[in-house]
Amino acid sequence: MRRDSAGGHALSFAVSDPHGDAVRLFVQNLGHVRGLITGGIAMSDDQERAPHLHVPEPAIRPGGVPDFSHVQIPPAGSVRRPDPGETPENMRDLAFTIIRVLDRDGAAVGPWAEALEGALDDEALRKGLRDMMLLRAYDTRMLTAQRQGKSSFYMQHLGEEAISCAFQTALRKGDMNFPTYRQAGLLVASGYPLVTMMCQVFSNDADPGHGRQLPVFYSARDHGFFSISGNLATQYVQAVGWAMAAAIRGDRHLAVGWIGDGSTAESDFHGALVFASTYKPPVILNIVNNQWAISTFQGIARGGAGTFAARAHGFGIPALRVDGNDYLAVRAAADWAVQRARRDLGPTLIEYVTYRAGGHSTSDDPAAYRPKEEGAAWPLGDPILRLKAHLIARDLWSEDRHRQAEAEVMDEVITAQKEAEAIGTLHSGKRPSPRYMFDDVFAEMPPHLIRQRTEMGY
Ligand SMILES: Cc1ncc(C[n+]2csc(CCOP(=O)(O)OP(=O)(O)O)c2C)c(N)n1
Ligand SMILES: [Mg+2]
Repeated sequence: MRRDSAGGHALSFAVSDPHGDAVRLFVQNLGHVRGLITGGIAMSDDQERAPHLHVPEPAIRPGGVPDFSHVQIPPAGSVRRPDPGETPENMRDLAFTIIRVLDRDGAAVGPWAEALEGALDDEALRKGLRDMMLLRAYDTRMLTAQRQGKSSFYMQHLGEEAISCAFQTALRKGDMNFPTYRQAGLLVASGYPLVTMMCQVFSNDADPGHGRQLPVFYSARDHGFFSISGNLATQYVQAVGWAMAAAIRGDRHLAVGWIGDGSTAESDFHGALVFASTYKPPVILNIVNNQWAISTFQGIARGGAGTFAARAHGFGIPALRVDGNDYLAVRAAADWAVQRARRDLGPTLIEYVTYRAGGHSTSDDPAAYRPKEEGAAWPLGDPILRLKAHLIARDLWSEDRHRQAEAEVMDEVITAQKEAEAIGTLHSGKRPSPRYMFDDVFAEMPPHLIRQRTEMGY
């Protein structure tokens, strides 16, 4: 027993872990159980304090000057790349850094860049840039359409385009994403038709979900995109369960769970990690840390953990922490995790460090809780501009071609929008029949639902 520097009583002891590292545990300020642990050694109560709640607060609020000096950013290319077969114990450092490939001049540097050689040809790089531009143009038009009353709701990806667009390119047919509402880039990068996405947003007669889901809650089995659930973190338990089923069946497909920083506070996140840790199915667990969960800053859900990636350590799952605004870093990390899954080495957890530059949704006004200039101050830059700079540096692109591509993607989006709007929007044109609300719940519709549907006249 010793007296700690803060004046409280602390009990310290060491336990050897299986790899020989000493893990030192401090049990501080034992309070009322102190007597039990010390076997009745008398201690003074002069250090007792009434407990208080520690409520983390963002450093800067509206009106303040944005400050991201707490985000430690290592130089591009400086983080090591372990073999995908590495044990989690030997790569703990990778949860406390940021894997970056693109440097300030647009060069791709370091071991993660080298691992990408041969994986992405020039055409794939140009497609990556185009996918992100298409997603941004799509977001712009759908946001405006919501303001025009053509849909009830919209959620955009501004600043986060690289994560879903790049990740999708590491997968193959038959793999299954369990996405949240902020990964439509998975669909864009897999070539899903924009018109169909828009019909879903407009809840019109060609909406594959027949108007039963919120706008942006897409569902596309053939594109490896599991139906989005608004109940956050369910994606994690579903992805792990799906991957366990794949392992039981012996098929070669992997699952990808997606979650935001805020949603890691849900117990489903932790439950999923227990199952992933024990059964080691082929699953990749992605955390998109965009700093905000609506108006709640990331420090609340992270709590005392140094990073979200470090959450994996308690479960013996290898973790990577990646620059989410770096298309190449995202793809390189995805390849690493995919290799682990395909070699039957089990799960990987990846935290993408990014910034939600737009509002949470069309129902949100971020000016109420963070400085307006915060997005512009985000130190990891804009994912589109960074990949563009890389392509220009390699003579694969130019300012002129970029301007032209901007016009082309906007044209593509507007053409698709006209087609979708011609079918219908929220308050006009052809809408799904109300009879659909009875379908697709039971394999055989129970009599009471048949009765209710008949009473409604459908
Ligand atoms: C289980 C559950 N709790 C609360 C909500 C309400 N909700 C919707 S989005 C959101 C914030 C999620 O933030 P984060 O996980 O960081 O994802 P982001 O929106 O930043 O991508 C909340 C609390 C929900 N949909 N599901
Ligand atoms: Mg978030």
